[in-house]
Amino acid sequence: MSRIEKNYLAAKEEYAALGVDTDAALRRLAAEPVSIHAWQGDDVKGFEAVEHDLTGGCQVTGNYPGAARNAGELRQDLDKAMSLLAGTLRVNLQAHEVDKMFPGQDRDALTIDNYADWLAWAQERKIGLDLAPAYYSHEKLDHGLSLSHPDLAIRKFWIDHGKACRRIGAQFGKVLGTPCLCNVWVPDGFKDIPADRLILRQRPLESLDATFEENFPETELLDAVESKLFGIGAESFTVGSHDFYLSYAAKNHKLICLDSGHFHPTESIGDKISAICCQQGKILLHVSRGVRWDSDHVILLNDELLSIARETIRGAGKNQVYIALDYFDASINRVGAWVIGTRNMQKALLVALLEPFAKICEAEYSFDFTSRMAQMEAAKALPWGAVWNYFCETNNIPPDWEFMENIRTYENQVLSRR
Ligand code: RNT
Ligand code: ZN
Repeated sequence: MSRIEKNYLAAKEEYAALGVDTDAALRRLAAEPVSIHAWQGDDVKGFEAVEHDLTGGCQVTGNYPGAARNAGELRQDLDKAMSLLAGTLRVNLQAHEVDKMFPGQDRDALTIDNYADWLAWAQERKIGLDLAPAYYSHEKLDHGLSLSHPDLAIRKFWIDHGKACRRIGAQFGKVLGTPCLCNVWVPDGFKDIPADRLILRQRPLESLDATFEENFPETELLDAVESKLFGIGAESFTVGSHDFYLSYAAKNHKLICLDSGHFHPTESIGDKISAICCQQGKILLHVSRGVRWDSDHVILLNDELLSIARETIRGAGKNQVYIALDYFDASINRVGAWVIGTRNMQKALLVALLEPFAKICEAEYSFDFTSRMAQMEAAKALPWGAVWNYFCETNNIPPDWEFMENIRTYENQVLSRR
């Protein structure tokens, strides 16, 4: 018996005494989908024929060598990352991460043919694909506006882009047998205080309605809209604020996407999950880590992540919480960034799955808040690490202390030669 297995059996016994079934937790963890964001691998650059500067208020800092220069390299890097990860993984694309563009083609005319290799790749690996239209890094994001631009031709270009992405997403969903989450986030906003806020919110409403005109079965496509508080260069006003999109999602039966970097630092995303799910039944999360601002740092196993995972497992009840990651760090090895962040997400989910929830609730339901506090604190010292190591071992992936060696070899053999 390996040391890891021995430790697992001891942990299993300790958990069983608290009414927690570790085997069931491991099964549930393996089945919980996590959508990995492809854009960590190419610094949100995409692979269009023309190179665009990153705009829209997102920033990628750092110049660590080895960023993917085309979709083939991005897939190769994702394959490496996924070889060091277990569980049910999906891959989330930004629309400009195409295999290729055809001569004269722009984003308003994208079709499944621009993603044929992505689709074949996902099919071979039996994973789902998600897709996000890209309303930034393009000259048609004019004066910081896309779907809310006063010029109808500009709005139409972006509406057509959104429509194209939804059609492509539905095809991903149909072929892969799992619905594609298509998430609309637009950077529209102003550096300084707007005069006419109302018109700036009415226009995108119409644009969104036009984007969502075509109907697709929910087995193929799920639409989401992502809100934001502010961006760099759009500090004073964001068209798609939380209030704007929460109402839009509720009224139009879309998922609201909450990005953990898009709120005031003292706001808790964990708390929002049950508040939204008890009314809307489903929610999309962009799990990120802001450091002082929406900086999209690699997610760490910190209190915020634990609270998000806990609410995903508990607070949502029978509702559907879709987990997608959204961070990008170009100052460290990008494969490492994927592996560290995804493992952290899964570890947080495991901690939540192993929590003696029924026992703690018993204290709460009988208004014994002292016991509730004592038990919540005691749960922090439970041996979940032994269960995690066992998850890695039984899924034939290296434990946390060992995967960097593997990534270093890949860096030397592949990444550093780019
Ligand atoms: C931007 C949003 C959005 C992006 C991606 C790259 O603040 O979070 O989800 O991160 O489109
Ligand atoms: Zn996001």
